[in-house]
Amino acid sequence: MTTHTISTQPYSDQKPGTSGLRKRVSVFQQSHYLENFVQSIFDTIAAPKGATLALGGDGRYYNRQAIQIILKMAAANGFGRVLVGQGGILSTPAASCVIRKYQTFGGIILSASHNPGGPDGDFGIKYNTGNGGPAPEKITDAIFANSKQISSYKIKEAPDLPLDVLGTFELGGMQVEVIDSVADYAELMASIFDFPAIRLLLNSGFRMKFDAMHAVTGPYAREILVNRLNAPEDSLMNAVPLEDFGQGHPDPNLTYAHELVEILYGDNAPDFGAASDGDGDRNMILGEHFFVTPSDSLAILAANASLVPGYAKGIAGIARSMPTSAAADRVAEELGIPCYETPTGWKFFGNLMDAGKVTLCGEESFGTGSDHVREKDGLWAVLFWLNILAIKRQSVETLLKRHWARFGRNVYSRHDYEGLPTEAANGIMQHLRASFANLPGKAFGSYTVKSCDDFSYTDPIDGSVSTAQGIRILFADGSRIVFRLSGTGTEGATLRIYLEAFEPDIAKHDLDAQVALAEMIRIALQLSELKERTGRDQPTVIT
Ligand code: VG1
Ligand code: CO
Repeated sequence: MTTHTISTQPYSDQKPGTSGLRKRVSVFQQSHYLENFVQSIFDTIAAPKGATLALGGDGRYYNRQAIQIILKMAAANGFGRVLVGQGGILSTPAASCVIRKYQTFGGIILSASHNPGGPDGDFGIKYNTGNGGPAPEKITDAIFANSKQISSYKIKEAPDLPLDVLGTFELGGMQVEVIDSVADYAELMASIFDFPAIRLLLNSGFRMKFDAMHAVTGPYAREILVNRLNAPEDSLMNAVPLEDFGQGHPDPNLTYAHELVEILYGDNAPDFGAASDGDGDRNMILGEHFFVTPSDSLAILAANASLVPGYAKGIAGIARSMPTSAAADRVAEELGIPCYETPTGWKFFGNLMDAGKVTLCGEESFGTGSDHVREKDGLWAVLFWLNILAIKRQSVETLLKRHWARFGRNVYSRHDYEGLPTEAANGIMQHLRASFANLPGKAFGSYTVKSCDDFSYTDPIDGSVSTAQGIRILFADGSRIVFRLSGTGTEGATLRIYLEAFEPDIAKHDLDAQVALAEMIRIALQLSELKERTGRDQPTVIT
């Protein structure tokens, strides 16, 4: 088969964000756009001839076409073997599992995660290294640099491969193995959790609902929850992946997973509810008429890890992203283990896990995971919760209330302002930075500013420094407001405002977070001049 070297012009906008390159499908469909970025990845990683690559995606619109292109380019660039998920499907955690289990050189994951899909939606692509984790900034920066200079890419001329059948095919001297998308991942889950105990729970009157949001986790949830754990079929909803996610927004939060939320807050609600996102790495946990914040979820997993066979020997440490609440820090302190604070994005956890410094990681954005892979993992979190509930036999609400009674409650909320004009959003951040000098010591109602900064992080393993990772306003009583611009959106700018206050008083633990944080919310609007600068004072999404 002939290898073609196709000349191309660089695009200037192929800068990977928090998690890979995300753009509208129509942007990716521009001539040579995908090819340029893929060639830039290959040029950056310089894999040895004959290396193995893992490849799969969340099944969104354009997944299949992109996979065929990438296979032909991999062959032309000297790869010896590609492991591709059946039908082009691999959830993000399953891809991480495959990379690690088969020790591939790396992997390409096609996903825009929680962003909507379909012809008018988003598409995305990211590269994961041989440890199974998202490429660190050093690599993504180099990919971006290459994408700005690219003048040609290599591709084999070959017919498309039938990816729906398991088996091995040849493509211009390269082997393409179409593997079961679910099997390796399901096996890994069975090796971590107490499946017999969960099976017993699910067959003793306990009722659950898992919402796959028409996205990639449907087949994974069916195999694990229904086939292996005997959950009744109606424990699953929206479990058939669709290219446009049923026109929905596959983001498991109280706004976008409202179908599930209505069930869990309705009459005769199940005991447990959970949802996952487009590519299967996020999770939302609900109890009967009860919502667990992701920050609290991480703390609960850490405090109860000894109930799970895979973590019975203890956990080495915990890491959380900076905007995530300090609930997990309190657990770490009691367990006598370190707790690391990293910038937003899973790529910052990789080094800590590789070095054996942390076992559990979490982000406030509905992400929890552990060193079983190097990505956050939605179904893993659901199984972790089921394992805890199977042993404790308490309701989700009781478990949380008792946890708060013991550790205190970090009252928490995030307010997102989506689709802001980019200039106005940048203006808010500049304005906040400019006020750093005047704020310390200033009182706002019952709060006094102690200090403020722009979070910067030095990786304790490789010394790399990441600056401007979010503005923190810290108050004297330990509460804080954080402002950050999203690095995953594809339209305008998204400003995230993270609010956190510590409440040791058990008598106040039942208070709604929006009520408890009302004064801080007002202060955040005042400090940022948000309304004056954007005309908005109501968030698009509250979590
Ligand atoms: C968001 C979240 C971040 C998460 C990232 C990728 O990033 O805040 O915590 O790691 O999405 O998650 P940002 O820059 O928009 O705040 V996923 O599920 O999109 O791979
Ligand atoms: Co995701």
